[in-house]
Amino acid sequence: MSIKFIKSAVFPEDWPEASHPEVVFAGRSNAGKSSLINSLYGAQIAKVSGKPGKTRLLNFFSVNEKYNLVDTPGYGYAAVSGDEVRAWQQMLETYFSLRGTIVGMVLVADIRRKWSDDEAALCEFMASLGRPVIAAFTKSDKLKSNELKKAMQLKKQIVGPEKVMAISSTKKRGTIELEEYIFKNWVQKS
Ligand SMILES: Nc1nc2c(ncn2[C@@H]2O[C@H](COP(=O)(O)OP(=O)(O)O)[C@@H](O)[C@H]2O)c(=O)[nH]1
Ligand SMILES: [Mg+2]
Repeated sequence: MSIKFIKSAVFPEDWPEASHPEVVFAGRSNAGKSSLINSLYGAQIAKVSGKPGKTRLLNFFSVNEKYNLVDTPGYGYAAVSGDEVRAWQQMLETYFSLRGTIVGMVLVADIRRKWSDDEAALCEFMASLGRPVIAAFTKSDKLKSNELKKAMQLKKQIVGPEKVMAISSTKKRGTIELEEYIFKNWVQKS
């Protein structure tokens, strides 16, 4: 897997050229987004995206020069002010609505948490734009197998049976399947 950092940006005029299909990673902070991206694509990405100053930007990467990966800032920081939340929402809504090259979103969520109103709203917004979402439920290794089964049944009911995957970034469970899903369903079909 060859990953290259393209650039960080906020405003449309600064986004990279819309020349490749784009896969967006989103999720609240601490969901496990960086760990998942790391285990899928290697450490270079989290290194860039985790730098102070880059954590509130859209970070664009090229994967094998076949598609772009866009790491979006996590939401749900308790310390963030109302103004910052609005700026963040504005940036993402602009990007999601104007960027024609987006082929899908991986919405990262901790499997042990309730599906939040924020996550439901984000899914609805993407659906209204006709862009597919897959929910990647991380930290599945934290549950016993019967708990995991129950949790995934519930997530399927809430999010949709075809739209959920159980993942463990630390144990590398479900990660290869997720990358294959992205490539086959979104990148190759674009
Ligand atoms: N056990 C376990 N811990 C995880 C997993 N993914 C992330 N974590 C832990 O959860 C915390 C938050 O992860 P991070 O990737 O930084 O979340 P982010 O804020 O969404 O980027 C860290 O302490 C990680 O080590 C996982 O699959 N299994
Ligand atoms: Mg992170």
